[in-house]
Amino acid sequence: MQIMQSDLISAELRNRFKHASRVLVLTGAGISAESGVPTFRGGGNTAVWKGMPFDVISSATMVERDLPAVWEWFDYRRSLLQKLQPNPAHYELARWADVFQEFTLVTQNVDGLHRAAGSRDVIELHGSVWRARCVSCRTSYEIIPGERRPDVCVGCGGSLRPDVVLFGEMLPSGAFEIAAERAQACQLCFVIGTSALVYPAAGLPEIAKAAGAYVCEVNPEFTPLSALCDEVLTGKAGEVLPLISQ
Ligand code: BV8
Ligand code: ZN
Repeated sequence: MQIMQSDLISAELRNRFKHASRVLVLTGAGISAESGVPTFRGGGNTAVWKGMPFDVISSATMVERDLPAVWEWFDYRRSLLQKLQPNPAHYELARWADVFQEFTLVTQNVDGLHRAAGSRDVIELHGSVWRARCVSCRTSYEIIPGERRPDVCVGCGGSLRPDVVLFGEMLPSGAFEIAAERAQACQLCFVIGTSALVYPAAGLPEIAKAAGAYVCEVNPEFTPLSALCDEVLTGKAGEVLPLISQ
């Protein structure tokens, strides 16, 4: 494993990290890569399931057209995930919640690894693969790892679908609004492991920047967001994040 030089972190960022009270973090699939979770656009190609690009199988249209196929895709992802653990990047962010007066962790990930690492009140913008929701009355159900998932709503008899936000669907009411408020008010914003292509999530660092926050990206590759950032830490989240608070 390549030892990351702590001089990767600027004195400016160290100073702001030491004195900030309001901090917002936005994460994407990259933060779970070191846990073994495949990213969507890792290595330049887009994830494909049975010949369908993921933003086709993960779309509102597909739920209407073929809900069993959508369940097959999410059942497969849960089967992968239940063998995987959070990595040092997830644990570091769980620790940050006790460092700052107002710490907001917003994730695009549906893998549940932030919660598994001990992060409380994570804003899961795109939902979670560990929940199902009734298509009629919207009642939500937990899916327990290793157990058969519920497939009918006991309340109204309606069929259940994955409780995730699919392409073409609005985000859960309130979730984005709270995240946008916190982005507007934060002094320091970290963008970790995201290609920043999916909206409205990718708009959060733009809101923070426009409101005067210091924006720092952590990613082994440059993204459309890099130019907007005050600092870009080129590396893997699991190796870089523990250096910031040192
Ligand atoms: C909506 C859940 C209202 C399901 C997901 C404005 C402009 C253009 C398009 C739109 C727009 N507004 C709306 C749209 C349409 C669409 C959209 O954004 N399309 C994109 C593709 C252009 N948005 C929507 O549909 C949203 N809904 O807007 O509703 C509306 C409705 C109708 C019409 C208009 C508006 C809903 C979007 C949510 C979809 N659901 N997930 C599932 O998981 O299957 S999105 C899903 O994909 C993820 O949640 C995430 O958001 C995205 C994947 O991105 P990343 O997480 O960033 O992952 P990626 O693989 O791309 O990148 C990984 C990065 O990590 C890389 O940069 C890599 O270098 C880095 N990395 C790798 N290893 C490491 C690392 N970094 C650090 N450490 C490492 N070790
Ligand atoms: Zn129901």
